[in-house]
Amino acid sequence: MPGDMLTCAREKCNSWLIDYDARKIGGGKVRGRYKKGLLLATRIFDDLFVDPLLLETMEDLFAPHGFCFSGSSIKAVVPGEDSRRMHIDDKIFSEARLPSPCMINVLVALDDFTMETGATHIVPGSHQWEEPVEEDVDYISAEMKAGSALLLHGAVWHRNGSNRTSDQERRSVSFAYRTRQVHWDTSHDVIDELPEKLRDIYCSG
Ligand SMILES: O=C(O)CCC(=O)C(=O)O
Repeated sequence: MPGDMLTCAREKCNSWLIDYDARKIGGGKVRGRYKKGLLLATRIFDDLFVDPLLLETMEDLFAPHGFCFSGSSIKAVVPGEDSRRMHIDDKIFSEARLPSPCMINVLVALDDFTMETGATHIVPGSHQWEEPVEEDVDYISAEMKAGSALLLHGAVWHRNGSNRTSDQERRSVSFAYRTRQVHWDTSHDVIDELPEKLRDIYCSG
């Protein structure tokens, strides 16, 4: 993420985040924070969603059917928040029996991702496995500096780590591209406002 976009996102995103009950380390709830549907909330990420290197990568990955933009959100993993369960993002397409990946999720760090703040846990090579993983499977932690990005293959097992700090949120912007083999009804409320390149990949079926 370019430095000026990162600064702007870090300044603005707290006002967009909505509270929800997240799982607390050791049991119970902690006040988590997230925001879905960034296209309706702001134009500051539009250039990121159509970054030429990302689009080129998606063209290769989703050939020959093509791809479309599949939504965006911000999540803060808050101090004391536990990890989620291991999951794959392609699961939402499992009925369709499409070739993998159906989806690529891009996770951009707005704060440094460290083992203490809840860097994403990834099970290397698991996109090729047939069976679900156990929660105690070996994983690597995707530690990265604010502004860096992680691309998650839709069939790779992963989860956010737990945030063991007392005062450091781990915020991230995530957005996804999915194969054009899946057709979803999407709201067109925002489409006229989008720059042309983003409108082209906004999913119209
Ligand atoms: O926030 C993270 O580290 C992981 C995000 C995640 O699990 C997802 O977007 O499916």
